[in-house]
Amino acid sequence: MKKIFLLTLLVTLAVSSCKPAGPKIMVDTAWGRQSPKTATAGAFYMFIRNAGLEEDKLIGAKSAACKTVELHESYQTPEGAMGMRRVTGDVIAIPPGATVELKVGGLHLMCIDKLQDFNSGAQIELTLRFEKSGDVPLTADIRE
Ligand SMILES: [Cu+2]
Repeated sequence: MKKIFLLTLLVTLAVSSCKPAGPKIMVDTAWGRQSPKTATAGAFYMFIRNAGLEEDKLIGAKSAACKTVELHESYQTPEGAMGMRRVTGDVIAIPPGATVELKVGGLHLMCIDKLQDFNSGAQIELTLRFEKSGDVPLTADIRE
């Protein structure tokens, strides 16, 4: 009887000391380039790190400073010109242990129809939406 109790206790301790499964999302160094409201679109860049044990997916973003925010990627046409487009499925996968960089010439968040000037030194509030982690708020610094 005493042995069974001890075993139960050990199992309970083992389960509760396990690392929680699932993704763990952290966003770092979010920024955008300074531009006036009349330049209707602007991009945001950042590092998205997943320190968890499971993949998560960025599935959207929003900001009070933009009418809509789209997930974009840059690409090169066969003629050598640069273009950009929405990412396939409007999803950016963030694998466990990985850091995905949203950068100039690569993946980025596109602010469509700016609702304010992006002045150097300003901070723009953004909310990223992840499939598993839910909403992650962050602040992007506007630079020259
Ligand atoms: Cu874009």
